[in-house]
Amino acid sequence: MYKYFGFALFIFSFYACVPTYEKVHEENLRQVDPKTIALLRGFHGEVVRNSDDWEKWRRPEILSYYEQYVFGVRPEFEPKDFRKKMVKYNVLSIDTFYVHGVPVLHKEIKARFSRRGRHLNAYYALFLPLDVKSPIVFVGLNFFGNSTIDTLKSLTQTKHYVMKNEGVKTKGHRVTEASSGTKAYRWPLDIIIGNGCGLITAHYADFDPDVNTGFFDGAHRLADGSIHFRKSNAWGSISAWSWGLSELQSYLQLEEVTRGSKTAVIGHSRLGKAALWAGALDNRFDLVISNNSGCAGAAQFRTMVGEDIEKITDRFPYWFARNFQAFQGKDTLLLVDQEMLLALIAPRPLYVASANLDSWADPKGEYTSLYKAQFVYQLYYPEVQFEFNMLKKREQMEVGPLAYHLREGDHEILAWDWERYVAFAKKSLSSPSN
Ligand code: GTR
Repeated sequence: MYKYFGFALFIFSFYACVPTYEKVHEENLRQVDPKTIALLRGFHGEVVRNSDDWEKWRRPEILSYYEQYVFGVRPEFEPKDFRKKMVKYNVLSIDTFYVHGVPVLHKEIKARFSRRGRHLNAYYALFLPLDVKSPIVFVGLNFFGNSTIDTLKSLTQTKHYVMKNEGVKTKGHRVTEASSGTKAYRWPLDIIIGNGCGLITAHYADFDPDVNTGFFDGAHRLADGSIHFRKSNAWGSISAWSWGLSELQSYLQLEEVTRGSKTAVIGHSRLGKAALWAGALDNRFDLVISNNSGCAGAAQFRTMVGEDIEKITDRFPYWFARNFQAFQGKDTLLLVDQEMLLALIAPRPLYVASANLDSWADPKGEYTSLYKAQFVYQLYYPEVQFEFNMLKKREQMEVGPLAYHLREGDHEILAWDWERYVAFAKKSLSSPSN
């Protein structure tokens, strides 16, 4: 009976409430002419003159717009002093091994979150170079679970739903023993550890399974319960994954070796969108890296090249706040575009990367957003100036805290990308005390 009620509520919240643009956009925002939107002009025409204006009113106005109309509001779980009770960490395994002669400490930690009788388990795989104090740590979620990122036997094999994938040797929607290490090429420890950096990663499904079965699992269940009324600005999966990234960051602050570490939040594709949103919401991330993040990531909405709002919300409505669906076919009515998402990260370093054959993610749109975001970075670093000049394949550009590259090839994250991320992280995050 209970079950059927939940099911009915789910159907109701998904289908009966698919919102229209007129209904969801606040009236005062509907009066804004979307053609006039600009990064440095408020929704009501006020001009941003300096970083104070940006921080006091323009940044909050953009952030709140993204919460209301795009990704949904990510809840504050508990006041800080409740935190200890909410999450308990348990070290499952510790190994030490060598990568190209560098000693590495590897731990896998089970984080158990408890709230009002509900629980969520997440498995964190941590790799640290043993000879570096407070190393820079890359923080990222993985697509197929920890057992796929390396062949170490101790890594946990996820029980969650995953995408079917021949290369990963999945059986139906589950990974198998044979999946071990099949995605290691996406997490090149030789490059990361070899450069004195660390890595912490977890399976994204630990925080929210990537399936459209309602918001009865993952972080949504933990925060909201299984039966709840979903507001049209309630958080979708990208917000839940961004919460997971923040949780990985919180864990690093408890570990003695990484307490003083600088961190780089990184994500590929849908997880690149989550990394950008995590970087916007959580300024504990010192560097943000978006790899082939595409629509609702670094790519422009307005140009509607490659994936657009209709295409993405048709297949993945649950990634976003329900309000976002009201912009299907109305990409140009949205009062934000993705240079604004990128600018929320300023003045921290930001790296956007594309691949030349990845037309679905619109490389030029990704570059354009970075190009336009520079105008906010200039409020902090007047010397940051670059002309619009789309890069050629295999080219990279760095201008102060901003970086971009166009890898040759398809939608992927490869060693070629990582070599550049690691070098940029070392350059942009190394302080004299490091
Ligand atoms: C695609 C989706 C993209 C991107 C990609 C991925 O199917 O349309 O927005 O996120 O998946 O995550 O690999």
